[in-house]
Amino acid sequence: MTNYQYILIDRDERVGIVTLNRPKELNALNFHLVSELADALEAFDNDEEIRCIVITGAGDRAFAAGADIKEMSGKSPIDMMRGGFESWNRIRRIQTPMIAAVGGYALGGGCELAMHCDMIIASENARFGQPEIKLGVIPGAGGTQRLARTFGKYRTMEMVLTGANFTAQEMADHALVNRVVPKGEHLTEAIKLAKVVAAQPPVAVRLAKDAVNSAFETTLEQGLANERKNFFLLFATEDQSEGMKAFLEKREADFKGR
Ligand code: DAK
Repeated sequence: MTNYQYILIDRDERVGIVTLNRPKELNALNFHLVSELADALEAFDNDEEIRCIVITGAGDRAFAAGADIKEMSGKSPIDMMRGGFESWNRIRRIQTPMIAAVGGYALGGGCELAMHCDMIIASENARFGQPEIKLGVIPGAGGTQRLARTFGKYRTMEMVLTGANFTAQEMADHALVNRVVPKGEHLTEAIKLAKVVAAQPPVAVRLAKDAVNSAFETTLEQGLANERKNFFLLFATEDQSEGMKAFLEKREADFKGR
């Protein structure tokens, strides 16, 4: 297995787990960490045994307190453009469902990384925010877009223009967090949820993720066409025959991922 400097890799049955591992720096996302994260996620994405991925942060203080400010502070616009932000696009293209298990701070790029995931489980001590405005910049990894699509304009404006933090419960009340759990239980709960996803037929799971995501990226007409294409395509899979046959025979389906 690859040796990473800033992340830890684990697996629990068919769930791949990536832990951001710079706890002293509150798991601040330096370029190297994000590039390792993209490598690890792609490796899981290409691993037939892995059906769902959980991303979490080491320690109990943070999921990630954002991009590494020390690393960014002296950069020019050209440095930033060349700075390896392609890793974020690689994370966005992962087809396997990803669940963020958030305890403590998820700020700036940390909040944006959680929003790159497909579901978010948060401990009651989790705090979400986009504090970039206080640093003289704005969110750069999709924060303004993903928040606006989930929260709507007015909440997003408050979060981005004030840089204030929001509690896990506030995020859940506004549909950005799936579930709030007692402090320290976010990872266990996320793995539990990931195992439910991992038990489903994997080709259907990937195409379902693709269909839901098209709701955020296309017109309704295009999104409906994409959903229908994916639906039709699944009738070419053995898992569709097996799933429907098992239902009719009143037994558990045995999905093979084909
Ligand atoms: N970067 C570097 N170090 C950080 C850090 C960060 N974001 N956050 C915390 N640390 C470090 C602190 O410097 C401190 O290190 P030492 O001084 O001990 O060496 C250690 O972690 C513990 O932090 P504190 O001492 O500050 O702990 P407190 O409990 O007092 O405060 C805090 C916790 C989370 C409120 C505070 O640390 C804080 O405000 N952190 C900064 C949060 C922040 O502003 N985040 C946004 C950064 S900008 C893009 C992709 C991504 C991005 C942009 C573009 N593209 C794809 C284009 C992302 C940008 C950002 O995230």
